[in-house]
Amino acid sequence: MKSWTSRPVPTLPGSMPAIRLFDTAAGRETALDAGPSPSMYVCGITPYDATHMGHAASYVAFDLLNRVWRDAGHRVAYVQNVTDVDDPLLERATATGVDWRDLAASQIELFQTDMEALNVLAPDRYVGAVESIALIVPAVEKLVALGLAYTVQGSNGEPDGDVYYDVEAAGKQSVAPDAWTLGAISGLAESEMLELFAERGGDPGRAGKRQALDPLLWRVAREGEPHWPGASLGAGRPGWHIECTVIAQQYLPAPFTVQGGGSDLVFPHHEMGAGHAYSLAGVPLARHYAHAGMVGLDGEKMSKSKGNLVLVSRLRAAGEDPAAIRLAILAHHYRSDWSWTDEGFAAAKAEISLWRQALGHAPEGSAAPLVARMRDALAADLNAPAAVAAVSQWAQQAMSDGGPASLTDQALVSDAVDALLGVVL
Ligand code: 5CA
Ligand code: ZN
Repeated sequence: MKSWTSRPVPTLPGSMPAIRLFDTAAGRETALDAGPSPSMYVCGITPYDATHMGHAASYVAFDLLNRVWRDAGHRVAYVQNVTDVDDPLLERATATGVDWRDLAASQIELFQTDMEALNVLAPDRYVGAVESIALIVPAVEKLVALGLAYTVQGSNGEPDGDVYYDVEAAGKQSVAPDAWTLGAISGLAESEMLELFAERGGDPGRAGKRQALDPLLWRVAREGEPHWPGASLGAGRPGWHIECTVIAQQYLPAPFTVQGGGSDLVFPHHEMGAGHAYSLAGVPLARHYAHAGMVGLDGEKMSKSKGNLVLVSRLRAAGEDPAAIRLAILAHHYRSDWSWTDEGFAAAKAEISLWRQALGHAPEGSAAPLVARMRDALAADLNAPAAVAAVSQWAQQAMSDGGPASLTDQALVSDAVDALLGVVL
């Protein structure tokens, strides 16, 4: 599938310190052992509604990682999926009387326009679930052949043949230190897993499963649902976790450096994806797992199903500056949970206008120390609020000096704010 277009990233003099990132699986901040070519897979949208501030914040978070790696001189391999067939998309299409393909296509288009406006760098590959089905089928067949997946008999009107991953068998397949067992990524207790599994698309009560937490790999065709040839599996469509696993394994090294997404993906999505990958390849899917906090509105998680959405496209249509939207996001550390507020957005707009004015008074010799402070902040677990505070202090100083701008410093500050924070002044 076509990706969006990235704005060019200015290159900066000087160098980025070693980058540290909070790793969910390790439960602590770790040095990123990325080698010369870091690689990243960020879970993409399910395109049944427009991009809200929560989605935007998660893509901006991993855009910061992309930018600090690039600033450190790396060529980053970046893949993102789009879950262009799944239950929520089909349900919304049915409820609104729109063809599911048209719904997906229109929301993907809108998402990409939002990402461009927010100056989020495009992935090298933007890959749909539907276009990956021919790769997913043999992966599921392999899991069956390995004895790590099984079919369930139909009951209560369900057909025979849905394929599930056997988490218990998979957890016993190897005793290697990096082998996956349930909980390796999330570190959750089974009771917590059960609760989240039901909340986030799992079917703990499905009759015939060996274990409540076994996730779906292949759903055989149902009347009125789209389906594709599944070879020995029979016609059907893929489960959610195997989709991301197969796409990541196809287009990135094994293991790749970082898998990213919002914190609602830790379990079951990234947990099960890590299991599938280990079962298929005998090596971990990713070296590190990183998660962005949840963005809410009025104290509730913003979600398409709750309908409490602040949409990037709606703000843009109202004439708001996308750079100010991005700055309002960057005011929060990517790992914290926070709520979008009008006051926060107003503060970001005031801030960006101060920065723009201050460029006209950039003091001579002020830019290089600012760039160093921004880099230090971002290298320490992508601390954007600290980087933003450094720019604000610089801007206040420039305004209070009030002298004519040093053109070199003006250009460097503008380039650094663009290259490192993705904010175009
Ligand atoms: N297609 C799957 C991932 S493979 C999916 O979760 N799609 S999504 O459209 O529901 O979410 C896309 C990304 O936005 C995910 O990383 C998700 O964790 C993140 N996200 C969703 N809601 C919020 C929110 N309220 N705050 C922060 N991030 C969110
Ligand atoms: Zn995913």
